Amino acid sequence: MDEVTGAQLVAESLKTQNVEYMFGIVGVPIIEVAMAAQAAGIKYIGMRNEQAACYAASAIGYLTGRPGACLVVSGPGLIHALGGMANANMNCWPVVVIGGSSDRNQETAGAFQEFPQVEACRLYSKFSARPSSLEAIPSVIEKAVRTSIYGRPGACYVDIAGDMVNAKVDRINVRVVSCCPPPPVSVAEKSTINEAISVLKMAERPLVIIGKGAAYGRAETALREFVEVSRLPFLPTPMGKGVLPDDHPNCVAAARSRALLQADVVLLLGARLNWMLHFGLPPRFDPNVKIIQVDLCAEEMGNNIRPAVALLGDVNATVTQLLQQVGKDGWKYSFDTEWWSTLKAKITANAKISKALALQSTLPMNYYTVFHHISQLLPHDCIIVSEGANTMDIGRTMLNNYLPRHRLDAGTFGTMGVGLGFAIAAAALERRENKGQRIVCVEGDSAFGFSGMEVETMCRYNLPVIIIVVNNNGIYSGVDPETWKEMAKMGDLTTFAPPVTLLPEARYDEVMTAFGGRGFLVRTVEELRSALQLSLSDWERPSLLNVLIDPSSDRKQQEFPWLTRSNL
Ligand SMILES: Cc1ncc(C[n+]2csc(CCOP(=O)(O)OP(=O)(O)O)c2C)c(N)n1
Ligand SMILES: *[C@@H]1O[C@H](CO)[C@@H](O)[C@H](O)[C@H]1NC(C)=O
Ligand SMILES: [Mg+2]
Repeated sequence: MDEVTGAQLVAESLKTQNVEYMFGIVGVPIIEVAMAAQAAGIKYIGMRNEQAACYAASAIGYLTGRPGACLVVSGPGLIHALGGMANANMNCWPVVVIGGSSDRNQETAGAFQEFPQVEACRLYSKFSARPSSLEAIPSVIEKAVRTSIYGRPGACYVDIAGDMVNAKVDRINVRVVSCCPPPPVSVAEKSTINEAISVLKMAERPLVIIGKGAAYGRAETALREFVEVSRLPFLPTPMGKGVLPDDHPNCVAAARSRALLQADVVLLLGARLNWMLHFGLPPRFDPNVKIIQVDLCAEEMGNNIRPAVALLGDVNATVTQLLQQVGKDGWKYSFDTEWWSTLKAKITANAKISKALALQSTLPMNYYTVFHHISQLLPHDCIIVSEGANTMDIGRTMLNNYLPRHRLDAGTFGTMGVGLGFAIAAAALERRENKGQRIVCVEGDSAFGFSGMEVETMCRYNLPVIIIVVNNNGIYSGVDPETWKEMAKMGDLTTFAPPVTLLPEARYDEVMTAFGGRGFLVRTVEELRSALQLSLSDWERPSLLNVLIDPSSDRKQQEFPWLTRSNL
C-alpha cells in the first residue's frame, strides 16, 4: 500500500496547481503541512504575523498571475489572515489561504482554538470550503486555485481539520486532479469595439485611464502601441503606474486633476470608478463625461456611472482589438489640440511647484526633498513598495515607475501594514529570477509599525530589501523631540498628547541592526544619498534608512482638499 497523509495531499495538490510559494506561521495542527510543502518543492517562508504572510502570498498572486499560499493555524491564526484576505479581495489579487482547524470529533465541544472558520472567511473571499475527506483534498485545492484566478481574481480559503493532517489514505483511492490551465481569455463583442472607436473619434478631450487590472492583465505591449498610434493622453491609477512608463510623453499624471475634470471621453482600462477615481462623478469629473469601460467583470459595468460603451473582456485582448480597429481605419487624435496644450501647460506648472519644494535646503528635510533625491538614485527597474499617508501620496507623484507591476502599495482598501509583506514576496521572486532588481520599500513611520517585526524575516532569509522610513514622528504629522519632552513634563500624556503623534526620532534603524541588517540614521541630503547609494550597491543584506524629516512637513496645496480630508 502506498499511503499518503492529509498534509502531503495538501502540499502535493498545491504544487500540482503550480503554487510555488507558501507564507505562514506554523503551530498545531499545521506544522506537518509546512514540512510537506517543502518536501513537495514549494518554498516556505515563515513570517511573524499571519496578516503579513497573507499580504505576501497575495503579492505573489498579483506579480505572477498564480496565487501564493498562506498557511495559518486555527482560530487566532486564521483571524489574523482575514486582513490579508480582505485586502487581496478588494484589490482583486489571487491568494489561497490554508487554515488548520480543530479536530472534527471535538466540534462544538470548546476545542483548542475552535472557530467557525469556513463561515468567517466567506465575507473575505470568493470561495471558502472544507474538503469532506482526504480523498477530496486535491479537487478542493484545484477549485480554490482556479477560482482565485478565473473571472475577477480574489481570495480563496481551504479549511483542513486537524485530524485530517496526519490521517492517511491509500494513494490508489485519491483521484488525480491535474493543474488548472490559465484563465480562458474573453474578448469584447465586435460591435462594441466599433462603438468605442466612434465615441473616441467624436471626443474633443479624450483620456485613457490605466488601472492595475491592465497591469495584472499584462496589457503593456498592446497598450503602448495603442496609446502611441492613437496619440491619446493617459493617466495611471496608483498601481497602474508603470504599465506605460511614467516619463512617456503621453503621460499626464502631473495634470491629474485637470485631466479628470475636463475629459469628455474616458477610456477606462481595468480600473474601477470607486473612491480612488472619485466615483467618476462631479466635482472631480465633467457631469457629461462619456465612459468607455473595459473590464473582465460584467458586474462592474455601470457602477456609479452608466458607461457609454461597455467592453466586456480581458483587458489585453480588448486593447488589442481596439488597436487593430484603429490601425485599420487610420484614425488618430491630434497633438495639435487645445486639450494637449492645456494638459502640457498644467504639467509644467505643477512640476515647478514640486521642484521648488524639492530644492529647499532647510533642515529637517521635507517630503519633497527626500523624494527628489531618492528618485534620482533609484534604478529604473526597481520595485517600489509604498505605504503611509503623506509618504505614499507624495511619493507616488515623485517616484517614477518605468515597468509594469513594479509598484505595490496600500491599494484600494488603503491598508497600512502591507509594505513589508509585499517586499518580502517581491524579494522572494527576485531570488528566483536573479535579475538584480532592487526592492525598495518606502514607508511612513506609522505604516512601518504595523508589520515592523517582519524585518526579522528579511534578515533571516537574507532578502535584498531596502526599507526607507520617512519619519515625521507620527501619523500625517508629529511633534519635535523638545516639544515632546515639554509635553511629558505637563502630566499624563494619554490625556492630551495629539493622537497622531508617535515617539519623536524613534530609532527604526536599530530594529534592522538588531537582526544583523544594516541601519542608517539619516538627517541630511548627503546622509540620505550616501546611505541609499551604499544600500543599492552592496546588496548582500537588507537595510533600513531612518530618514528624519520635519514633523510639520505637509503636502503642497491641493486643488481638491477634501480628497485628503483625513489630513485636515
Ligand atoms: C490598517 C490601517 N489602520 C489605520 C489606518 C489609518 N491610517 C491611514 S494612513 C495611516 C498612517 C499614516 O502615517 P505614516 O505612515 O507615518 O505616513 P505619514 O502621513 O506620516 O507620512 C494610518 C494609521 C489605515 N489606513 N489602515
Ligand atoms: C495579449 O493579447 C494578444 C492578442 O490576443 C496576444 O497575442 C498576446 O499574447 C497577449 N499577451 C499576453 C501577455 O497575454
Ligand atoms: Mg509619519
